[in-house]
Amino acid sequence: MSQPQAWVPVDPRSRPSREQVLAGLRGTDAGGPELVQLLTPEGQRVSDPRFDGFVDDVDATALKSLYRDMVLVRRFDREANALQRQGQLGIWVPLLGQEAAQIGAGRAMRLGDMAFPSYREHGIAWCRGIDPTELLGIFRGTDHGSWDPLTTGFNLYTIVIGNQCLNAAGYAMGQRFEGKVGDSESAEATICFFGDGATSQGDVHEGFVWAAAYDAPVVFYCQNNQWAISVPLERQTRVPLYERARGYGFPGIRVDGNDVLACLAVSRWALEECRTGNGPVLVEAYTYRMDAHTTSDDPTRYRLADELELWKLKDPIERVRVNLVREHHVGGEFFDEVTAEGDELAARLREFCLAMPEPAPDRIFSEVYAEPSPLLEAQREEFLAHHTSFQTEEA
Ligand SMILES: Cc1ncc(C[n+]2csc(CCOP(=O)(O)OP(=O)(O)O)c2C)c(N)n1
Ligand SMILES: [Mg+2]
Repeated sequence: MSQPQAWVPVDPRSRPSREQVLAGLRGTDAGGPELVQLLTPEGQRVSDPRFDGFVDDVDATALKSLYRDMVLVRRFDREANALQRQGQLGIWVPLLGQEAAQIGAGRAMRLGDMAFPSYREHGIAWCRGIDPTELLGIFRGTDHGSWDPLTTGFNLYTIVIGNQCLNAAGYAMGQRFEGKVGDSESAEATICFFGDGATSQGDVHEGFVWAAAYDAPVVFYCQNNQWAISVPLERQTRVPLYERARGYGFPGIRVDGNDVLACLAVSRWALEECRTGNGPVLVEAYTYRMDAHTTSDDPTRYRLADELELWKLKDPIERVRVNLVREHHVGGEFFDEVTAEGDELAARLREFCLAMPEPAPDRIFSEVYAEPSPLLEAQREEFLAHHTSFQTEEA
């Protein structure tokens, strides 16, 4: 048996100094020396021998495609945010700043893999072929999600923090029981998305325990965006989140969540570990929530602008643009085309949103169960009678 390793204290640079605490500043560092990175914030391709091999197929064309994904996802995120501000959506949950963490993981998935999202995974939805218009009904309050989780490999959004970790662990246990793990081309894995705040939830702990005990093929993909609404990371943990995996008996790794190439490489590695029977794996994508928690939140009340300015320098899209220009000599025409495509997407989204039909009042009762339920039917009748009682003679 291997000797237990001595406990290594947290890198003091990741803790705020006394002066910072007094000034109300947080000690946000670059993620520590353990951060896996393949593209620096300045757009330079750097080598990591552990992960280079997982992205050796990413040539200029593939990198352009990842860039396009991120730009389009950001464009529709900004449009949806604007639609909420104009009263067309009840609420919006911005993904601004987390494009690389999501596109990297989403593009690492294979067709047969299954994703369990929280509520901010618009970039994963995009990679699974869900049209952005399909997300609008949820935030307009007219739908709970209209896509088929089985055919898309993308479950419905989960608002209850951490709950999807239980579903993901269970689903992955099923994949193992059904023999879908191995070295065949058709082997499958599950990937579960949650935030830094979610790691304090019991459901996440229970999901980790079950997945570990059954060697379930699940990648726990934590997007550490430094905040859980107004609660900073240091109120969730005293060790880097990826290190927690060791306590459950599976590997954990921290990746630069603003580096799409590193997120792609690490996610490919982690999913492959799971498909070949070495799961589960915890990935901590170290990133930053550039906008408010939701459109109902005002982050200026709890965080200082300088933190945001620091992270702007690590923008996930800009570093790919710089790399494409400097190392692949991509010209302005390509970038103009992507921008134009983004504008078209935004216009389509807006048009769809403004023309969205009001659902019938009993929509809330449909598709709750696969089979008819007498209790639900009775509730539906009662609700409709109640609803009709508000209608006037003239109406
Ligand atoms: C069980 C539960 N408790 C509380 C909430 C309220 N809530 C919504 S989002 C959120 C913070 C989650 O933060 P994090 O896990 O870091 O994800 P992020 O929103 O940053 O992506 C909380 C507490 C909830 N939805 N579910
Ligand atoms: Mg968070």
